[in-house]
Amino acid sequence: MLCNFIGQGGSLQRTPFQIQTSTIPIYAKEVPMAAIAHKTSTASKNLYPSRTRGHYRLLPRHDPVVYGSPDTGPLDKAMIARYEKDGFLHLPGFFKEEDLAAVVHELDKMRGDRQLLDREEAITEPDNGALRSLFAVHLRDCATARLCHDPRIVGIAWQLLGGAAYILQSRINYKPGFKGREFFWHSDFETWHVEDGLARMRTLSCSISLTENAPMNGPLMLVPGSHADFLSCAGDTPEENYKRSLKRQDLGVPDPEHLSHMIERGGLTGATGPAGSVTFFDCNLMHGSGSNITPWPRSNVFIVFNSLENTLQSPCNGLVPRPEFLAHREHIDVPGG
Ligand code: 6CS
Ligand code: FE
Repeated sequence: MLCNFIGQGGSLQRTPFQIQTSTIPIYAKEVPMAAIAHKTSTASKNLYPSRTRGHYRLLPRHDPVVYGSPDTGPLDKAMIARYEKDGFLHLPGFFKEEDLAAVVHELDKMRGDRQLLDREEAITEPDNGALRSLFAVHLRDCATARLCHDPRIVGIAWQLLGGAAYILQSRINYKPGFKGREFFWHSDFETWHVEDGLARMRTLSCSISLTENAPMNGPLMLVPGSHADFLSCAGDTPEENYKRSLKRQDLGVPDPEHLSHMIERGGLTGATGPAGSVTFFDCNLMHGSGSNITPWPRSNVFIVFNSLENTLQSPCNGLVPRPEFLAHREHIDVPGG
C-alpha cells in the first residue's frame, strides 16, 4: 500500500476543525494517591511480556481501544469508529495558528535557556546538542501547560478513555531544521509497559503541531491498524535505559519482518497539516518520524493521558521505575478533575 499524507494533497487543508467545546473546567487538580488507590488494579498476570530475552512475536491485544461513546464527549460516532479501526484520529486545523502563538514564542525562549537545557527534563540530540525533547511541560507555569489542560483536548481524551484521565507524560519534541533527528518506529505502550509498569492499554497520546508538519520536514508517521496486536520485543533492558533511548531508541523497536508486515497490511499515514493540527493516537499504535534535513522546524507538543483506572504498577522484568518527569506515579494531574 502506498503512503498517504492526510491533509496534504497539493495544498494543505486549512479549514478549521469545528468541535463542540466540552464542559470540563480548565483547572488541573492534583488528586492524592490515597483517593484513587481503590481504583488501581492489583498486580495480576502480565498480559504483554516483552524484552524477556525471547523472540519478536505478535501477541493478542486484550484491551478495548475505545472506552467511551458518542454521548460522552465531542467526537461523533463516525470519528470514534475511525479511531477504533485505525488507532488514531487526525484533526487538521483543530487550533488556529494564532491560538498557539504564545506557546511557539515560549518554546523559542526555552530553546535558548541554558539553565533549562541543563535540567534532566531536557533531552538533547546526541550528535549536535540541539534540544530534542523537553518533558513535563504541563507542570510549568506557562502557555504550554495551559495548552495541555485545554478542555477541548481533555474532553476528547476523557471520551476515548471512558472517564477521568490524568497526564502520564507531556513533552515538546522539537525537530529543528537540518539538525532534528528521527524517532524510530515504536509502540509507546511497549516502553511504558516494560519500563514504567503501565499494565493495560487505556492510554492515548495527543500530538499538537506547533509548526506546519509537511511530508518533507519529518512529520509523525502512523501505521493504521497496528494497535490491534502487541509486538513483544526481543532484548534485555539495562538500568537507566531512558538516558540512551530518549536520544536514540534501539530497544523496544520492531524487527524489520514484523514492521514490514504491519505496513503492508495497514499502509502508512503521515499526519501532516498546518500548525494547530491535532492527532490523537492509541498507546499501542506503531509510529515514528524521520529526521529533518529541511530548513523548516517541526515541533509538536505531546500530551499522554492515562485512565485513572490504569495508574502505574511496578515496571516489568525487575526494572527500577523511571523518574517522575517521564512517567507520573506520584503527581497525578487530572485536568478538570
Ligand atoms: O520513553 C518514552 O517515554 C518516550 N519514548 C517512546 C518510545 N515513546 C514516547 C515517549 O516519550
Ligand atoms: Fe512515541
